[in-house]
Amino acid sequence: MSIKAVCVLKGDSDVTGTVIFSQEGEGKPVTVTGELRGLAPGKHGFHIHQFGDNTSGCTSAGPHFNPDDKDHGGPTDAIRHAGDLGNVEAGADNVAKVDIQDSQISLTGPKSIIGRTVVVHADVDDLGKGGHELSKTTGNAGGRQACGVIGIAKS
Ligand SMILES: [Cu+2]
Ligand SMILES: [Zn+2]
Repeated sequence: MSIKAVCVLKGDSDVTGTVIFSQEGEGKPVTVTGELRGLAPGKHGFHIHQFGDNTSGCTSAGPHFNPDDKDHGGPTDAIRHAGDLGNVEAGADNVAKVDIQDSQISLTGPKSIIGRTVVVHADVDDLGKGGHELSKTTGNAGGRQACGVIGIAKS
């Protein structure tokens, strides 16, 4: 059975967006598609964060979703947070198209991201390899420009 989820992103910046998640069933990869607007041209860290809490803005979403207690990494690395979806890249029109397939997140079961938060950052995620003190926790991706809680969508 196919499952669908949706996230509408907003924040203190001009960045907005909508992201759709779909999965054919538990154990299958999750497809992430959508569009983010208002980003500075270039790469921006794009993650699932632990909590679906927006009480004090995107900060309340907490750290990266990390059910296996690993270090931060890139989407193709064996060592990564489940929530590490890497970077999205905005063009000169300030728009980033999202088109990701990922097997570490799920829309069902213990690795479900439903009720957690998508965050897009001000800076590039160094994928754990930047040598910065924050590389192994956040990829040193900078401020949280926009975020939204992932909810169940009409399928
Ligand atoms: Cu993040
Ligand atoms: Zn991470």
